[in-house]
Amino acid sequence: MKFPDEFLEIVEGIKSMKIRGAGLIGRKAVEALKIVSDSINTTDSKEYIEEIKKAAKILISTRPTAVSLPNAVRYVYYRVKRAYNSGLGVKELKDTLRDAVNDFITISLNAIEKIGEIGAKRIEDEDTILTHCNSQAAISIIVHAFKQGKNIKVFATETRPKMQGRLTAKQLSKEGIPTTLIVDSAVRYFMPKIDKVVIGADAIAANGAVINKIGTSLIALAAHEARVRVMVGAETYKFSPETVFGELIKIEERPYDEVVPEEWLKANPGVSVRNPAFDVTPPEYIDVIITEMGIVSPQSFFLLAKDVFGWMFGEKDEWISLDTFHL
Ligand code: RUB
Repeated sequence: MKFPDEFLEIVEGIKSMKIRGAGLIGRKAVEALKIVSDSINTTDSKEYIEEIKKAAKILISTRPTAVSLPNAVRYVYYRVKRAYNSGLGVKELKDTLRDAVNDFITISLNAIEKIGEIGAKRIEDEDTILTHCNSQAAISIIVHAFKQGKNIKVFATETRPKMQGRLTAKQLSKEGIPTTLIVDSAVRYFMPKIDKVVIGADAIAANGAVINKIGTSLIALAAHEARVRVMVGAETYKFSPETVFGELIKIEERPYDEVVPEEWLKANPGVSVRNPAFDVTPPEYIDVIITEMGIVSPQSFFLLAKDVFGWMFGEKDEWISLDTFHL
């Protein structure tokens, strides 16, 4: 089957980062599954499920690091697969998929709101906050604190090479929050002025390590040195179940031309460019993770996620059940 253009546009949008940010790519991916589902023209359940599986694989392969993407897709796929296993027809499978997609989007948006409410309690009046990249969870915490009447200021790193920090600065200043944009390498220079670092996450490993935008680990190191607390806003679906089995989270390397123009590289043929998009911050450099279910230490995130995911307690043919994503 040829996939609909609208589906391919989302796939391309995620690859090219027109659609970006871990939570958003999860939500867009499940929307894309709904588009495919609606376009499948068959009465054969097996054929239907195979097409959904193909679309799921394509979506999962778009970007490798943010685990919210495969987790969102698996959440939907497993619900449909379970319905298929119980012998339902294509119409019912389509209804099941639509419900699962809507449920995931609701869970995700509610989680970001709840993280904001919970995290804001840890922000004090007159705090100066440093944030990195553009995270909806981190922004939710900052905006909630500001709306509670706390007089806060924010330093936002520009986040080279893709400059997501400009999006953050724009969003925060629109809310009326005094925001200063700084180059990434100025973080240690400004750290003595910072009370709290507030960031998001693309994935959280079983040992509590946080995978986020490249540069996060340097910021956490500078914060540790200056005794500044580091808070991570992360929905429980940022947990990477594979890390329980010792697998490493793949760090995406993006094209060199995001760093230097092609002509520059041609003029300097001896130079090579590396462009990793994310890095790993060990749990020792993180104080708390704010989830939609409450605040946990990075080391305890696994216990929370284990319950939410119900991993290993899933049905026999599923090594993990993502069906237990309850808030
Ligand atoms: C975005 C990034 C964000 C996390 C969390 O990277 O690293 O901090 O995805 O975001 P990119 P959110 O721009 O490469 O996608 O809290 O919105 O899920």
